[in-house]
Amino acid sequence: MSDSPRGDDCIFCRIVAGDIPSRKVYEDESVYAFQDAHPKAKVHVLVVPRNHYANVAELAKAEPQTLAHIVEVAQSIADEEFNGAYRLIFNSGEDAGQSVFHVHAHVLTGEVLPE
Ligand code: IU
Repeated sequence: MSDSPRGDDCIFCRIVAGDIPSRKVYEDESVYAFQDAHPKAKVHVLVVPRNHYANVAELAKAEPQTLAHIVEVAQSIADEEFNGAYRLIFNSGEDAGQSVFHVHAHVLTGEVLPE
């Protein structure tokens, strides 16, 4: 795991722990998925690993199976909410737009997305 703030200092650790309310979409032993508070598409879900890693590269190194599982969960959400099409985004680094340093996949679906 990384040196980025975790536990009580990480908002997504607190959401995963249930200390901060969220609109849960799905959970299992390795991931937690919830509706983004500021949706950028008709369906905008964040899928996060339960364990804390700062970014997708750290997750890929430590838990490649969880990264693969996040893709499966994204597909399931898109199958359920739309026609199976979705956009999967990991912002990595502040200059790429990452604002929460607990890795999260943005799953955008539910409608035809602009290019
Ligand atoms: P980013 O890739 O780190 O910029 O994405 C952070 C996302 O987390 C962003 O879309 C926020 O709307 C979202 N979010 C949230 O859903 N709930 C929160 O309490 C916080 C951020 I802080």
